[in-house]
Amino acid sequence: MFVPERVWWKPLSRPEKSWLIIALVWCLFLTAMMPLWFVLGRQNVPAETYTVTPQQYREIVDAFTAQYQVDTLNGVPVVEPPAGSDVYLLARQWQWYPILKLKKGTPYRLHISSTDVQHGFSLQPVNLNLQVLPGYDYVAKITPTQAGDYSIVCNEFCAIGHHLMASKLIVTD
Ligand SMILES: [Cu+2]
Repeated sequence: MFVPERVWWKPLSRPEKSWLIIALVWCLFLTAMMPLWFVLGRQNVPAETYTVTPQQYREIVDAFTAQYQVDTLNGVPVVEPPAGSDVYLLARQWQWYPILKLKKGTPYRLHISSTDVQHGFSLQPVNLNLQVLPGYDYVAKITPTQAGDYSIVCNEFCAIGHHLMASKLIVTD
């Protein structure tokens, strides 16, 4: 019977040892970077989350819209809330409601929730992406830095009208 020579206990050759050390150092570096970048990177939106029922959230948004509506665009109210206040956005099949008009350089608490299924808030071209879930009020602290019209699209497939779920956010000087 043929028995292959067992060599695994023999000392490692130099190149093999070098590559193992390189791989180990790289693994340690990547592992360390995960928590470090979570803290140091500026990619995370400062946010708080609360529970809210779809019914409650709809009522809050309706009251907010009635109070600060200044215009209507394609049948959707345009709302201009006071600078620095709590602002509300509602996602539902297949609409973002209302259209927010914010002031540049002012911090806002942006509340987002859904009243039906999961949606994805994607603000372009700044590429700010947030999950929108029914039952949760996600509050992102944002400060618009540039005036203009920003596009909002839904980036979480939410059935047949998903591709129609686009809106905008207006930032004024
Ligand atoms: Cu959607």
